[in-house]
Amino acid sequence: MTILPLRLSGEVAQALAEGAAVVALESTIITHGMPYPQNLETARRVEAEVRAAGAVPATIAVIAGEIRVGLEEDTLEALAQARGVAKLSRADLAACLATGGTGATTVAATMICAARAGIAVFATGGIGGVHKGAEESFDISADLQELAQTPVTVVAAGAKAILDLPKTLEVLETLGVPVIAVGQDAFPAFWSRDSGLPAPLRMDAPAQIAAAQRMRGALGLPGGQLVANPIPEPDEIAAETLAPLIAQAQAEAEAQGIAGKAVTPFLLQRLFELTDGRTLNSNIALVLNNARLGARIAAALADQSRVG
Ligand code: PSU
Ligand code: MN
Repeated sequence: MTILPLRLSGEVAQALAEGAAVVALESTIITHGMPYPQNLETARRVEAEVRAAGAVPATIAVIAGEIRVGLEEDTLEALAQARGVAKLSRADLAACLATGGTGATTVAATMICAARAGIAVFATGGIGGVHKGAEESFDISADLQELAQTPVTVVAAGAKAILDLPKTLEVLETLGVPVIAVGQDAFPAFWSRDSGLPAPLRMDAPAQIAAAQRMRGALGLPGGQLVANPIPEPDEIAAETLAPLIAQAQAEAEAQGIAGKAVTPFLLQRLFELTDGRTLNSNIALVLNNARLGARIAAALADQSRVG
């Protein structure tokens, strides 16, 4: 039998053994989602935010053929500065492990690794989804299927406005993924609070969100849930401001033949340039906000699991 090369940091292993609250964090946002040094600074701040809210952070990546759950400071630093790191989704994970490779985990791959480690809550910025023009390109993120299959609650600020949000919500519904808005009825659009679309579900209490994940398990349903947490008001960018810039970035991506895994990082980088860094500041603020909520959900889940 092949044994999964999975290594938990001492802190994460201890927290899980004690049934304490743990929040998984992804690494693609570090290597492909933000420029250095803001990526490193944000990764550290997100971990601090999780700790301040009473949970243990578990940043996940593949290092030299081994899944690491909970990264040491020097590993985090090396990842943040490395160039050309592989972006690992469900399809790439096994090959990377088998060949001793190193790579950053997307939402889909982070969910898989978190579930194997026994972590049920994961906080990030935004999930991947159905891209604009998907009827031609067929570009639909593997993140959506993962939410249908792997029992991890993912806290995100909705899906990025670079995506086709109505189609993204339709696919999530088809796949049977609960999409739960927090504190409002609307589905948030990453950099802005309101996508103009209603979220299918709303829950304002972390304990309810935790209970809903447990109930899915009790029903024998395999997947997780998407918790859509709107960006804090002072940090949002109006959808009208972004719309023409997104269209421009999109057109450039098409003209340059950007495809596959490269699409999301390209669009994020172009928007960062076109807004003089404003999208990056918003991105950082919403990730921190999601880390806080993730910690509260993980704490509620730990409490409920203790009771039975
Ligand atoms: N959210 C961000 N920045 C990112 C991503 C999400 O704020 O870089 C990453 C996540 O890792 C997500 C991935 O899983 O983009 C989606 O990529 P794709 O569209 O190629 O599936
Ligand atoms: Mn894609």
